[in-house]
Amino acid sequence: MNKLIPERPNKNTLLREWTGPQTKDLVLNPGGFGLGKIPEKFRPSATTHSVCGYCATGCSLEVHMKDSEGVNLSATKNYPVNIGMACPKGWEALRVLESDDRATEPLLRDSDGNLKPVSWDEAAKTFSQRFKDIKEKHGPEALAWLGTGQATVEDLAFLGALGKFGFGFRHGDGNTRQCMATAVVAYKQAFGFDAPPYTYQDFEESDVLVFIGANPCIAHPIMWQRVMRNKNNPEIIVVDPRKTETAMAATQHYPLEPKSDLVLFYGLARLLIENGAIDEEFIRNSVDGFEEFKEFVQQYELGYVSDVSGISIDNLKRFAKTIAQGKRVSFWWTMGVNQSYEGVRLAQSIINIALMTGNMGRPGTGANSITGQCNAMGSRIFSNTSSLIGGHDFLNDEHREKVSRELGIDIEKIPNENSWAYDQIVQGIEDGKIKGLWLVATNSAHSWIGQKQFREVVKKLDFFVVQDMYHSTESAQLADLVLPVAGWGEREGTYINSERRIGRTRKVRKAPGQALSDFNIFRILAQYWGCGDIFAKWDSPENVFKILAQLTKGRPCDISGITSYEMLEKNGGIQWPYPEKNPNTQTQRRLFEDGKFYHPNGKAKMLFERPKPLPEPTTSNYPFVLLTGRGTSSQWHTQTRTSKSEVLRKLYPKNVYVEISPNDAKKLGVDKGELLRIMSRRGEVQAAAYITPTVKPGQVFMPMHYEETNKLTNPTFDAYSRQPSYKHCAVSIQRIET
Ligand SMILES: Nc1nc2c(c(=O)[nH]1)N[C@H]1C(S)=C(S)[C@@H](COP(=O)(O)OP(=O)(O)OC[C@H]3O[C@@H](n4cnc5c(=O)[nH]c(N)nc54)[C@H](O)[C@@H]3O)O[C@H]1N2
Ligand SMILES: Nc1nc2c(c(=O)[nH]1)N[C@H]1C(S)=C(S)[C@@H](COP(=O)(O)OP(=O)(O)OC[C@H]3O[C@@H](n4cnc5c(=O)[nH]c(N)nc54)[C@H](O)[C@@H]3O)O[C@H]1N2
Ligand code: SF4
Ligand SMILES: [Mo]
Repeated sequence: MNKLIPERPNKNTLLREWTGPQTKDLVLNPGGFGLGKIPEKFRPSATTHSVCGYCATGCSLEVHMKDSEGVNLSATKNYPVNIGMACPKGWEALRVLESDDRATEPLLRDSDGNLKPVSWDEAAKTFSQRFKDIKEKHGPEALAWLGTGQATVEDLAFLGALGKFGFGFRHGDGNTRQCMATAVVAYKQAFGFDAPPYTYQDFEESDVLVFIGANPCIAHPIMWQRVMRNKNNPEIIVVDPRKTETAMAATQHYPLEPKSDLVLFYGLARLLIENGAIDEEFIRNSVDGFEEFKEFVQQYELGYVSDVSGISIDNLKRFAKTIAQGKRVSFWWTMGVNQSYEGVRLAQSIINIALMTGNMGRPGTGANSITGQCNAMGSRIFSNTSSLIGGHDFLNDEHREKVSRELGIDIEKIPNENSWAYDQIVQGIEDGKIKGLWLVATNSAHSWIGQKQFREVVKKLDFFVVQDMYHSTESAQLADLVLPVAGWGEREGTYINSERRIGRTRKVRKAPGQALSDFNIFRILAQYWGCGDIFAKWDSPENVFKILAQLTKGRPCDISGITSYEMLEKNGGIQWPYPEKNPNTQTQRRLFEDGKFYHPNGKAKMLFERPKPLPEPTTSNYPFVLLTGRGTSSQWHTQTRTSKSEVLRKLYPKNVYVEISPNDAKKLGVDKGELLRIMSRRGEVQAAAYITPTVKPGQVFMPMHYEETNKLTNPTFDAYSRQPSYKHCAVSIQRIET
């Protein structure tokens, strides 16, 4: 093991925040019991494994069982993803299940407007009656669901199949729209299929790693640990307006002007072409559109690129030279790229550079989008929202026929058009076109970019159902019906992680009260609706997995060779593809090793477009750029889960804060910790000043984990992916007079 990874947390290393005790300390938990001092209550009698249910790294956790109940956790040593490591959220995953605000029985809003407990029978009857009434009166266009990337593959597939084929909801989308839509569209257009090409081994094999709009030290700490194991003494380049934890650990940091990335990457492409740093053979055999791209980037001369991006000409040259000299260059991007009003073209500008320099399909290379949630990849393939279940296309009649045949579903029930995206669904409610909404495992009333609009429009709905682990979420509080759900650790299924690895997650706890797994809720609702017979074979998560595996046959994501959960467990998870015939059985696999892509001619396409003006530039009234994102590795999204752990709560500030540069703080006369008023054209909030040189003058940063942040953000979207542009809007800052 690399010496950078301490055996035990060490306060002198940057890694201390997320490196838990190693497996030899097995049952020592971060709550603080020493070996030999484990209270009887926590002393385990057996151990099992389960993939973590937070981020897309997909670490395996060892769950220590006592009397058939998981009592403690440690990180699995021999799993190819995390190799004995886990971050604080993983270590505390069991604790967040024990909380007073767990939803333990269905709740229905009564005539006085209060949520009152009802039986599952009444809940299921009400669910189908109310939604059926809407369908009869206003048609299927009036019904929509919003799903997630945090449920299992089997649950997402069930929700999507039930929603569209069973209940006949016209519209369905998920929180993956907020997160991965840009990467999905960028890959589909460039490669011919939504296919992140890498394997985590690439973190260790590159000699140059470029992170764009990604802060893995905080958001994907165990991926970062894999970078720390790289033995090539790599150059690590970070492109981020802020000096993030990742930027501090890098060898080169380019703090570009927010949203100037597209100009920067076109400029870099021009420099690389000028310097002859291209792989002509790879381009000839595997790429379409290079000549047009070469011509297009001619206009991005150095002086202009430097002016727009704020990066000096010398640094631009250094950046290009590092890529040119690298033998194995990998490009990694996350939300700083995806969450942009021109995210798709930006992701493709990164893909273009990887393609033209031949950094594709070889160890340590690739244009690699890092996924967010534990099963965002499962959602992309199986949720039946933006693509037809199993990696198919709603607009392709052959695909519809295949799905109809394989699943035994009447082809008339399979839509031949795409449904509305998240923002269009919200707008549809506002316009009175959507009357019924079903929210599953997402907390839009906090996380959505148009938070204010969302909170207002749900009041217009005839019926609003929220299916969640907790009754206290901002969204559940607004619902007409709350369905109580078993969370991670209380149900069975699989997730697909960022490197396309399918891993098993297990039930190690009983859900509290009458909470049921999403899977069982879907089975009940199907029966009450009267479409249970379509799903007769969908009687257990593993059986659904087998059906889905067969359904992928012949698609790039073919996993028909995976025949059981046991097989997944024996192999330390399995990456897609894994076809029935002649599968490649290696533990670490990357795509495009043969230089062949998924377009009919086998080539990748270069796509590009002139950058667009900022949707909301700063003005004298709103002179600051507000950046948003992840705050600490101990906070997860809207905090419904992580705020329930005492240990995690100690690791982050309780109240919302705004990061502001020392220069601006001085100019405004702001003291450390002082409460500030932050205003955008959408709203006004208060937040404590956190004065730090990690943000540049003129910029401020607020973490997304506090509900205040999305009162300010600006609902603008990428034209191709409809992903929200969370990372940029104009705000003003004022001291609050005392
Ligand atoms: N602890 C923790 N981990 C998480 C999550 C969590 O909530 N908590 N959520 C998970 C999910 S769903 C996701 S999607 C990922 C997100 O993971 P990341 O995308 O790595 O995290 P963010 O902080 O949202 O954004 C990354 C960076 O983008 C930068 N950025 C902002 N604007 C620009 C720009 O114009 N250009 C560039 N180049 N960069 C910019 C921000 O300064 C920020 O540092 O994290 C996952 N992991
Ligand atoms: N300003 C700003 N806003 C952002 C972002 C940003 O960077 N900046 N990032 C965006 C991104 S990338 C994302 S992914 C979203 C995340 O936004 P959300 O999806 O709204 O955030 P979560 O808090 O993860 O919400 C998940 C909900 O599901 C519940 N839940 C957990 N497990 C289960 C389960 O097994 N079944 C069911 N039924 N429920 C369950 C949880 O209690 C929680 O209420 O936020 C987006 N919002
Ligand atoms: S890095 Fe992600 S998958 Fe691994 S333990 Fe932390 S939250 Fe879980
Ligand atoms: Mo995300």
